Amino acid sequence: MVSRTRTRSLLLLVVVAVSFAAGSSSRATEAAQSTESPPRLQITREKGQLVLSWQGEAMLQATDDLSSAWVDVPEARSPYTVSPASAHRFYRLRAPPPAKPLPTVTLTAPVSGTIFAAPATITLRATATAVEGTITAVIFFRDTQPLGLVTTSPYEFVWSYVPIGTYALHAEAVDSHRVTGTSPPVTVEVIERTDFLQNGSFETWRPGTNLPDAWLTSTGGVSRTTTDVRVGQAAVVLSANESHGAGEVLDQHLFQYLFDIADTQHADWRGKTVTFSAWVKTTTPNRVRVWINDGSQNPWSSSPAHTGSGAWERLAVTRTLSHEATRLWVTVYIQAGAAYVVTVDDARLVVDGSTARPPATEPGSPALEVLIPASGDTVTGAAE
Ligand SMILES: [Ca+2]
Repeated sequence: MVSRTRTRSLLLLVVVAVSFAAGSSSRATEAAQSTESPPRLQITREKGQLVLSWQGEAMLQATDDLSSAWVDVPEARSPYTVSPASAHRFYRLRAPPPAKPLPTVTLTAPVSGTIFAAPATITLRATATAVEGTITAVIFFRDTQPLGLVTTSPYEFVWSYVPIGTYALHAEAVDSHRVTGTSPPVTVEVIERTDFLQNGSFETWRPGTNLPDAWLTSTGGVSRTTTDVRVGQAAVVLSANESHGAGEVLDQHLFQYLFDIADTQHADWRGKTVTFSAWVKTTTPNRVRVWINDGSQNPWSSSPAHTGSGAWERLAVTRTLSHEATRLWVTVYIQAGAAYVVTVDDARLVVDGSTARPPATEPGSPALEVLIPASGDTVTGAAE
């Protein structure tokens, strides 16, 4: 009699394989439904017991009769053995809700490969878009370590006092469904500040001389002005006439020799793109340019010349440092000719998007190697 009762109970078992989505009508949901078949419940009989099995992620639900609510069977895993006492119940599978689409997030600043001077102030910016819902937070990370959390757009975080090192940065955006998207990483480098252009605004001057700190000149004719400045309180005036050159006007360089790239500490500057620029004011046309020299076989790159308009013009030259580069130095160059007066201010060296700023403290004397190009040297990029 016992076995007949059990058999009848088994026959009452109704298995309903149902898959229903979680009510979303987004395109992503429809796509998921169309490409993934719903989980199917299979029934087998093993050693007198009913075993339910299924493939994939699904929640087993049960109810005592079809007019009652379906209830999750906690911890049910496939294969699931139905005890005889439960064999008169109804079972079905509930497909897991389709995964919510991830919000998209991109780190727009800093640009990957940027070099900063230590201690650096690095501004991280991100754009983030929720596919469903809204963005509730953007979190900025250095490697796996969170740096800051921003809840409103624009998503920006200033990371201050960053020491020397190489850093992988990324951002994560969290949306109102608590789904997190991750940006591609950005790598930046923070190096010793003294590697950059110093006293670019000509604010500090070497005691007892007419030279701005950290700058050198190939000739005399350098003076300080506080009345005709572009930035800050002072600018530099370069001037020459025949008396400076004992009867002729000489070429003049106002330059900084930054460092040797040939040493291992700076070898990774090879291949970096650097831009040297300065604001220049003169009435002498086609004689004043800014140059970069990297010491390679064709070392010089030049900006276009100042037009001689008498107004401030920003002269800029960009050079990708050769893989044979041995040094980095930058110069404001005045080509030999008639007498001239040239005012220069706000010189900058930008490396792959980061701006080198002058140090707050008075720099020591830079290591120097004075190499003035001969008139026959090749200069690329000159426009006249
Ligand atoms: Ca200045």
